[in-house]
Amino acid sequence: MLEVKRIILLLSFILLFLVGTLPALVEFTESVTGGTFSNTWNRLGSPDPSYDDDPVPAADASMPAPTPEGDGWGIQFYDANNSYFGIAATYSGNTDDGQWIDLTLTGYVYAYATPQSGTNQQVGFFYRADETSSIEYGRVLLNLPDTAGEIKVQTYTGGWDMQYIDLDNSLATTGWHQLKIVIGGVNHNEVTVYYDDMVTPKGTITNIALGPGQLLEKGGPIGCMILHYTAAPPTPAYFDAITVETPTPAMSTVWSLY
Ligand SMILES: [Ca+2]
Ligand SMILES: [Ca+2]
Ligand SMILES: [Ca+2]
Repeated sequence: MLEVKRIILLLSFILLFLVGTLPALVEFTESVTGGTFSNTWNRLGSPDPSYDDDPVPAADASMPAPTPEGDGWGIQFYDANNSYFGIAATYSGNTDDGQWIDLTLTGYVYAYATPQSGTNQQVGFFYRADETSSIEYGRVLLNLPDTAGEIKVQTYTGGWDMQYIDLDNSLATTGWHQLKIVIGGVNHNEVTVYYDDMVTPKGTITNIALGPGQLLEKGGPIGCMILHYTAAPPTPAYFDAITVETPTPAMSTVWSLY
């Protein structure tokens, strides 16, 4: 009997080890490798005429700096026709409710360190949205010239929930940066932002609009997003190496010694 207990204990440890090391499921990738999109990119809404721009492949030579991914291609996406606001969305082909409700979204963005009345635009990703609406989304944008809030964590559902992450002693630099946005928590409304692979000082932020009974409770597509405040046509923005990973299916990590 003692031997059986030992075997069960050993198996439990092995199971615990395996569960702890299972990789997250990669649900989505977009690298524009070879100059071709791997996914269909759509506009949010029905579509909303305000969102009238589409992403296009961009070769290293046409971008201000080569993509850090090293494959020679990125995404150019911005408000090219200067209609004030730019947005793009993408769908994985499976738009079931709850899809990607908890996720890790990673991607590069090319950010400008100029005031937002100049060539700057706020660049980043939205990590949850109602694809049938142009006004329901949660997003993270870089606004590096704002020394008191370089990263914006926002939800919009007809009204804003805006939270700002201040990066101490950071210098605004024009160039590629990596954003990693992790959504999780018991109510799936907790947002943790990593900037160039660093945990940002505010830690985990709760966005009420993502929680139970709220308009952004359900999952949805992810996408690139920009925002600019100048009347002049903005400088192109760039994105690359976008991935979405989701947690592995829930498995019990509780075990007992019988
Ligand atoms: Ca690429
Ligand atoms: Ca536009
Ligand atoms: Ca700061």
